[in-house]
Amino acid sequence: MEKENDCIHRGIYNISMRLEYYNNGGTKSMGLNERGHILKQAIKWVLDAGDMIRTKMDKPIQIETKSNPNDLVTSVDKETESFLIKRIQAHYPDHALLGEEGHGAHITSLDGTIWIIDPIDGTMNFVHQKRHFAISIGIFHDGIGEIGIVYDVMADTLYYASRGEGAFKNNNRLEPLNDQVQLEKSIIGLNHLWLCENKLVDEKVMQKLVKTVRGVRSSGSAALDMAYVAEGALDAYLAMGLSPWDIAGGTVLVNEVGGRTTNHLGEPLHMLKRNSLLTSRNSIHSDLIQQFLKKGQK
Ligand code: 2AM
Ligand code: CA
Repeated sequence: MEKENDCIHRGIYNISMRLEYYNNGGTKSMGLNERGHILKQAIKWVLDAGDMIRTKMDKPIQIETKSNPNDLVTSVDKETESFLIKRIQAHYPDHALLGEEGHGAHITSLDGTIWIIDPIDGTMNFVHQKRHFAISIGIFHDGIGEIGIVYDVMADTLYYASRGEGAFKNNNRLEPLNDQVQLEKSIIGLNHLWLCENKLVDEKVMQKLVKTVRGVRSSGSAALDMAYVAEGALDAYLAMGLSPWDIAGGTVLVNEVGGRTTNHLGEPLHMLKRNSLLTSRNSIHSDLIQQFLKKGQK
């Protein structure tokens, strides 16, 4: 049954009206009218997929491991990816698809329109905590992030953004990120691996970073942490070895509020490869790189 969330639908209506208004001038790589239509459609499918996940929460779930014993995948991850892929393929047969659970593994180019999908970002949270996981979708056209959607399924909180049109949390437009916050007053998201011996950065330098900032959080969902950076609840998020589906939706969200998203050395991300990630408000992005990540670089 179609989900009726008045707040969310009002927000989508508003953004699609703005997109229609600007359509006449549309010379961008993906037409604004087309983008508005895709956004509305994608949000509906994500909300429907969220309904489906919630109905499965208390039923038996098959759990397997992938690259290592802590890299989990469940029957619900796979079913949710299939749910989304079927609908996208039926409506947009010329769009490419790249999904965590196996779709699009052959893709080598970002030409044209590509949907980059994580059906459940934060699978360990899904399995162990039954909350704090997200459906994440980034839609790119010729390598440019056009649409980002991150949906916190159990909290029923929808973040979405359309390039040049702003980012929204349910029906509320997210404010541009304040550029005055300094590291000493920042809360940053990172996981414990940065503080253990690792391949990227000297852990002693990272320990100094942890002592420098006001607080550190580790949530277990890269997509949600990126959404929190976009809404200003985290000042930065730092991660190692993320795949395109972990970051595609969040990248568009953070861009839309004026934040910066790169790898941990400030280099551009590649949406078909694994990347380290630093996403933050502008005021601390280069300090994090110069004072810590490059200083401790291995
Ligand atoms: P996932 O739940 O979709 O696998 C956990 O800190 C974050 O890192 C999650 O967003 C998780 O996404 C992501 N991640 C990427 N690669 C991972 C891996 N090999 N094992 C566990 N989490 C991984
Ligand atoms: Ca996943």
